[in-house]
Amino acid sequence: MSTTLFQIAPRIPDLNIAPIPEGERKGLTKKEIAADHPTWCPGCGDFSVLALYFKLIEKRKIHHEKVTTIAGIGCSSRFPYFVQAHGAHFIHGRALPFASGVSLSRPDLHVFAFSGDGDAFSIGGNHFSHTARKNIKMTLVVMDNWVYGLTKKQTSPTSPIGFKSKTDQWGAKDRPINPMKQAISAGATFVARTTHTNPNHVLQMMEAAMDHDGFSFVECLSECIEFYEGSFDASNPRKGGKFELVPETHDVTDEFAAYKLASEDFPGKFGIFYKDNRPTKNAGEAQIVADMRAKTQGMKDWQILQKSFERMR
Ligand SMILES: Cc1ncc(C[n+]2csc(CCOP(=O)(O)OP(=O)(O)O)c2C)c(N)n1
Ligand code: SF4
Ligand SMILES: [Mg+2]
Repeated sequence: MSTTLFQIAPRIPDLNIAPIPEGERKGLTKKEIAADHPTWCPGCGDFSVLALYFKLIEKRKIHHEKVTTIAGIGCSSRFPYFVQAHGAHFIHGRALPFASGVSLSRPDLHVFAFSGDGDAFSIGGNHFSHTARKNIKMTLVVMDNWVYGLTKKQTSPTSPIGFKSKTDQWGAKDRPINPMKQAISAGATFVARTTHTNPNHVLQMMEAAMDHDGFSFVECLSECIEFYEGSFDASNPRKGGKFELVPETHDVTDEFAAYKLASEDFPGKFGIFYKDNRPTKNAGEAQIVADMRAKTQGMKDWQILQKSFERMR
């Protein structure tokens, strides 16, 4: 007589655990959201961005299965390893295409992407432009340190002219890109700027970005203590610099005013530069699906397939 798997499997004790209704689930604690201990250098600005992301998840009572954290490659892009939730540490510069797929197929999730300045604007520059113009719902936080940190000090697209690095031993010669102008002109519908030295402001910007229905972009200055120490002192009041908010009179729906704000010399202003309510690609695609479902109602899957093949003849 043969023994079936069913016979030899140990009986699982009946734990009698009733599922907790959604509304009654308590929010996560920082301990429950934190995964591996970050491997960043002590003093790296990225620590505060991570701590504020935890705070955001805690504050808004977002559960593990409702948030996803996606990144490319770089010191900053190690981010998903440190978050106890779904996420991916993907290919250098390719966080946004991955995040786009998640966003379009799972409208119930909060999709966050974290990038470095090289990841977002160098190798991933084309994806940045297209995700912005398509207005795919997600939040991208670029942890801008004006340098390639992981690969130990090469010039990045945001490094200022004159910055000496392994790729520019006599000082960078190329005009740096301006992330805010880049985002506004590409078509991002939420564009904000913050800095890791002002935790309340980082949290405020990430929360406003998360609540925006569309592609929301936050540039967060995040100092690389190892390869570009002191880069952002001029924006830090504790180092003799100044942190100035976007004036209350600024009209966030005025694209030209936002562009003008983005033209100010460093340290410039911090806050929401631009916000627009253009329809998302998510809404457009959902409409196509709904229309097709209505048209094919009552048909079997094979009949829909057959119709599609007939159309292709
Ligand atoms: C296709 C590919 N090209 C190059 C690299 C090498 N590389 C890894 S991270 C990186 C740049 C990291 O800079 P940034 O995105 O600014 O992140 P940071 O480390 O400063 O946070 C480069 C060039 C790679 N991993 N994959
Ligand atoms: S090399 Fe720079 S960016 Fe990377 S962990 Fe160290 S301080 Fe942070
Ligand atoms: Mg960088």
